[in-house]
Amino acid sequence: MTDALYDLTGKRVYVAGHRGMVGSAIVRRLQREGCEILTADRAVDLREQAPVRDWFAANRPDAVFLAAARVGGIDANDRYPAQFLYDNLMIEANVIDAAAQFGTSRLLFLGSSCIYPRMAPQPIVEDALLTGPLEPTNEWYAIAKIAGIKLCQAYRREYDCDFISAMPTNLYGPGDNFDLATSHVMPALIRKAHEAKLAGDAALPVWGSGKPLREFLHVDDMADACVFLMRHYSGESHVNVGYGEDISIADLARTVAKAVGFAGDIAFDATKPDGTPRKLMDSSLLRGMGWRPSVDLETGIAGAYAHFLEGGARTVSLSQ
Ligand code: GFB
Repeated sequence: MTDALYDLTGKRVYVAGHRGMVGSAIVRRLQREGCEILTADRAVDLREQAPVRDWFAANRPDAVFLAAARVGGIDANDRYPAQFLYDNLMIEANVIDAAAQFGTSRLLFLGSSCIYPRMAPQPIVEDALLTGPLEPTNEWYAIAKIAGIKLCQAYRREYDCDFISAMPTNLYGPGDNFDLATSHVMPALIRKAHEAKLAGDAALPVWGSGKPLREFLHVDDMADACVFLMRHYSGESHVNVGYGEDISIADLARTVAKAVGFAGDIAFDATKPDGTPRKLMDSSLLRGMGWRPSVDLETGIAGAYAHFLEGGARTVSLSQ
């Protein structure tokens, strides 16, 4: 697809959440678009309405990528339900409403594949939203992200705002959170395999049964898909952004162990939850527009491990 419906050249483009893994990848990707990239400093707490409105009134972005969110892995989602629900509801409500009030023409909201029912038919199509009960470990986050999709749809219907939503599968890559208490599985396994190798441990500890299936997309591919959608897509439906294949957590652990050079066994910890059994997304809507991912899993894991070794590991604590 060549003709863009929205050209970013020369536009003032705000990336909300530019310090996070996804936001920082979007900033890197936007450097090729010839736009002016805007970010807000920490003083603008996106959970507070007044500073968000003041920032939009002063900066008036043409386009917004809403990548700011309270995020974390299965354990953090379960442990901090109030932060995952309240912070995400406030961030998205404040940013979406301010964008509508201060003349933003295009906004892309980022959700998550956990918006879908726990037992959704696989691969999961966009229309599976709100057709069944959610996975209990992350229903707080999922409810907030569903509200974000609905805000974009409601502002489109009532105020004619061209706001869209993208639903990424599980993401990984540079800028990930390596705090073992709050991280997702990929950075956790990279760090644990590395530390097990250095300590000469007999086994790599892996949460749960190892049987759940997950689909992983490199964050640079996600950022590319976000820019693609901003340029080419307008519509009420959210759009799935996946890699197209999934892998069991046990096989992921073996792949990470190999990339890191850890030769020991894998020890499954049954006291930790498995979460959703499978959440492979159907990304044919996006594929039909002409977008494809470019980073395969082994290359992506090697890059993520190299980044970890270079000291690029961020840690995000959620304790109150
Ligand atoms: O990545 P993860 O935390 O999130 O866990 P979800 C994926 C799977 O990996 C689960 C297992 O079955 C975990 O039990 N796992 C194995 C581990 N070892 C580890 C480990 O050391 N750390 C972690 N974190 N997991 C999240 C949602 O679900 O996915 C969020 O909670 C969000 O809301 C995110 O949607 C993308 O894939 O289960």
